[in-house]
Amino acid sequence: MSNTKINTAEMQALDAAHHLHPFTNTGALNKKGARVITNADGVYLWDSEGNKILDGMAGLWCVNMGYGRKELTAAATAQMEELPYYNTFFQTTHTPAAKLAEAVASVTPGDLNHIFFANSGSEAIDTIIRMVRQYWCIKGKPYKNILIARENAYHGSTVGGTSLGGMGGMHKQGAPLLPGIERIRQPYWYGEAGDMSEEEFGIACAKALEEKILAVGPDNVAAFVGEPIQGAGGVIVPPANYWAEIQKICKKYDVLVAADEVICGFGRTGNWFGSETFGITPDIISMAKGLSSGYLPIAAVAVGDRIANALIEHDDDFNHGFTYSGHPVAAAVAIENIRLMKEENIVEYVGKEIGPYFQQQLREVLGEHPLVGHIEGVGLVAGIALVKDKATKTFFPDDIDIGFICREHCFNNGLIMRAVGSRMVLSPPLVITKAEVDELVQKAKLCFDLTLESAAAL
Ligand code: PXG
Repeated sequence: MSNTKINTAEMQALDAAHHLHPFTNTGALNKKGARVITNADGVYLWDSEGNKILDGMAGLWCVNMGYGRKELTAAATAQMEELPYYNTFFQTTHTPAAKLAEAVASVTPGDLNHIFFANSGSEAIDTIIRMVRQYWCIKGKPYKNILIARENAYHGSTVGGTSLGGMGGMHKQGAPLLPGIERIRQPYWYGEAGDMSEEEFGIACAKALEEKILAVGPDNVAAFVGEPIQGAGGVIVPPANYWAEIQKICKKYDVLVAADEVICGFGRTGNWFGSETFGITPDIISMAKGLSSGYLPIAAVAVGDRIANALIEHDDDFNHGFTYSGHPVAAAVAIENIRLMKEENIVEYVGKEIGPYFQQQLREVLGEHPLVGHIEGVGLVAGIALVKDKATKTFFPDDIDIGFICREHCFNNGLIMRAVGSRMVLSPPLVITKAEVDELVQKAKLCFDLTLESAAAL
């Protein structure tokens, strides 16, 4: 399938004239011209030049059930015709919001049975910030309002998400940041552990949380917030013992645990939520992306009994929400998406079949490549560290943007792989088949070879 009806130059000119792109040097892009994506099916995209591209990123970590799912389109159309919009403020609800809350609660772990809706991961994170602070106010401890997060974490791009996240490039812009946020080191074993074993490093990184809690004072710390696996930070998989240790420390000092599951949620790691993969039960979790497979913007915060009961029993409004909280059309798509995921046993497929196959193929085909320093990943998400010298673990100097070079080769050879600095990351649709995984890995190998050639020529 291809679509060459669109005039690429005309679309690029329109785009350059009026469109400011997110996380982009728009001036540089305008000179080059944006790639125009026209249509998609399954795990493939087509651009306006007719190129077929394997989408190794599921859009932006979100199109979990793949492109072209007629069931999702039908759910949206039917809901548009019946009730395109109504709000959930002012003591009102509607069927999609009520049913989606139930459907989400049916897949969340532990006692995370109450659901607050938002429209993006960033809004879900802002909701967590406001909700945990309100929780401690209700409990008579308004001073217990500091949030602890991590370096190189990504929690979105609103002021709240930017402040909570640990991205230096974002902090430099639009300052000042939100007060009341502290940060600890990330559990990046391959890059930052020195001689420590994974286990020792897992303990050391969790200990950093304990030290921070004690430095701030346990009575001032509202919550620890972390992605089960850091996604936009380059797919950093923590040591296996890390999260259990974090939860133990939070329990000891009565600090809430918030898991940002915007990427890990909805099957990515082979369980419904990444928290399950790491054996923890958070007090509150954010989700977005895979909730609707990206077909419409919708996000949610799942709230455990402890916080939910406090909010419910507190005889006052929680003064927070969005015009489109629980938007009926987005909710209808998310309900259908969850139904499809269950019907097709997609979480089990990722956990037991395609995830292990993907991880094994990556290691088998790419593991020995001279550029590949380390491969980490779980289920259908992976991060590959590109290095100058494998044996001595020497990274490329800053003036060689190896990730960018590799990403360009991928684009030009029909594969979308994202670069985070010198790490290449993959997060394909969960419906990917073994044959498509083979194709992905072979394309990646070719592109790594081309990247090696480009690097040698520099
Ligand atoms: N939390 C996490 C863990 C995320 O990955 C957000 C919050 C914010 O979600 P919204 O829907 O507000 O974008 C995210 C989003 C990238 C990239 O380049 C990753 C995200 C968004 C945009 C780009 O890897 N993750």
